[in-house]
Amino acid sequence: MNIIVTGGAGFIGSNFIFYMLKKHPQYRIICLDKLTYAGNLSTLSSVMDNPQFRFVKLDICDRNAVYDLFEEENPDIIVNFAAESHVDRSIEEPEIFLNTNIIGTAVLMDACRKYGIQRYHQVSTDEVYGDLPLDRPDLFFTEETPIHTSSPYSSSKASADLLVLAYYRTYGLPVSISRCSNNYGPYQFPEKLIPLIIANCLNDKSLPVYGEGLNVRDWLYVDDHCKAIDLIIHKGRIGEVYNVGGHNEMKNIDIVKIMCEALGKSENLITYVADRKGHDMRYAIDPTKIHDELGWLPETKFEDGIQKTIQWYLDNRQWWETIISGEYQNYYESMYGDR
Ligand code: NAD
Ligand code: TDX
Repeated sequence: MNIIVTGGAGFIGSNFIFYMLKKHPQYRIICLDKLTYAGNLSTLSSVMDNPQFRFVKLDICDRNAVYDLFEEENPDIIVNFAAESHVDRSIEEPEIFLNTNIIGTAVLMDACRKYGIQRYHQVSTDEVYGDLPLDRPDLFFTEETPIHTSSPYSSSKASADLLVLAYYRTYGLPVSISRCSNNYGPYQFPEKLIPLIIANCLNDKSLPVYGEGLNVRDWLYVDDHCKAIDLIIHKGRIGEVYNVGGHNEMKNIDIVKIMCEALGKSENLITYVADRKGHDMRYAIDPTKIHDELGWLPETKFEDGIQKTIQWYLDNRQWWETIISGEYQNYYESMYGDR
């Protein structure tokens, strides 16, 4: 089996590559990644010498280069993680989100049509459903919940999902989509809440909490997401959407306090800052379909997953310190400087 994994130098894509090389050592994995600010080749250093692995630096919007790679590698399955993934950046500069997340998805699927594949899998997000009110804990996102996006990021992901389903209906392309809740774990870029808080705690910097910190996210350890995608590409039904989430809803402020305690830092570091524009209140996935059809259940409890994650950031300081000492400084200053 030849699998092209796009965006594999990023957070979830790299964890997926490690998961797949271990679980299916006979598979060949080709990672295609543009290496944007969020892609990091050093993340893949442990697999670079694996004969079953190949890295190719490539933009999914570059049609000719994508076609050439398909011709050369003749892939059976495509798993598309490549995306601009940070909501705050999408609010500042939407255009790149439209290019990569929408046009890039179309280019990949055109390549699939041209060269023929067994499965195109789109890695999507629970953010396509918009948000739920805080005072209705009985409500959850199911696969039937209407698309109702808030940010340029989530709108671009929802547009891609619509295109994927259109390619299924119009061209019969064998597609599937997973819509997952917030992931956490090793190799997450430190612009996202959990690694940002860990890094700031370790550097005794203030911990920026948007608004009142009451927004709720449904956190899933990254390996559980990888396992879900592995199940879907092998056993999931073509043309279907699968929600992925572990019923682990937490308020942002509680996450930040847990991190302070785990790292032995004072909660006095917490600073309430201006809210994100259009900030979604609550995400909560109903994972009944993937459980009933594919037997998926999350395996990592939050207490264990967050401990493993914190330990990873403690053991791999060089990985994130290199990131936050470079161009990221300018980003941090523009995003948080006078917030
Ligand atoms: P990330 O930002 O860490 O990684 C994205 C990767 O895509 C990077 O390696 C980057 O270099 C690459 N990339 C960006 N533009 C590209 C292009 N034009 N061509 C080729 N490569 C390109 O993102 P992540 O958090 O790992 O998210 C991966 C996917 O999962 C995204 O599609 C995201 O929407 C989705 N998702 C993420 C979460 C989450 O909590 N992080 C939850 C649900 C879904
Ligand atoms: O400094 C911060 N302070 C803060 O309060 C940051 C970076 C975030 N937040 C809040 C905003 C959100 O309510 O924490 C919550 C989580 O924020 P992010 O880590 O930016 O994630 P989110 O916006 O929820 O989106 C994530 O999950 C869904 C991923 O980045 C998306 O790619 C994925 O689709």
